[in-house]
Amino acid sequence: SVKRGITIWLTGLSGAGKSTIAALVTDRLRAAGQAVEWLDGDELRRSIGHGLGFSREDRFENIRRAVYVAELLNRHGVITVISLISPYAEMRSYARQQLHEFVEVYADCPLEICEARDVKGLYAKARRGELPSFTGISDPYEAPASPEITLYTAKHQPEDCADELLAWLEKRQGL
Ligand code: GGZ
Repeated sequence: SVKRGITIWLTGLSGAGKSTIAALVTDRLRAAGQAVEWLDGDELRRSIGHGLGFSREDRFENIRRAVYVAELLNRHGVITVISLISPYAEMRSYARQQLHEFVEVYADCPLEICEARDVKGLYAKARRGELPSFTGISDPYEAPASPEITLYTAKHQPEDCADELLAWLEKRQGL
């Protein structure tokens, strides 16, 4: 049988824990012998997304490029983990449409918690008006209506969220 890659798509606010969970899941799948790549927002924006901003249009372009790479990887049986805010439902349904095996993972964390953590000080900057179009503050985040799985990242540690996602993938996708 031909191995077909799947895309594990993490969406959520900045600071919700997407990257941390994506890194843990990538490591664990790799340790189990799976071919897996992780595409992270920050890294994509430094490489193939260089120059893209945070307008609706640029965010869509960012997502389109990530989907394109995921398609190539999936075609060759590589599991692709993607962590992007991907704030618009339309973006995520585009990704779902393009990718044959798509697992939408919602890193659900209240804005107040993300803002209180403010690891990079971006929320404070956005509140001061120094960051226009900041997701959750001055730009929308449309929470997924029916993700395959929701991880409650304010209540549970990243390791537990990663465990939960891996258990789901094992049960539902045979990974
Ligand atoms: C949202 C922003 C913004 C604005 C800079 N809005 O938590 P981070 O810092 O490390 O990750 C965020 C990242 C968002 O990029 P994505 O590629 O994931 O977004 S999207 O899917 O919407 O294309 C955040 C930082 O960039 N950042 N300015 N205005 N996040």
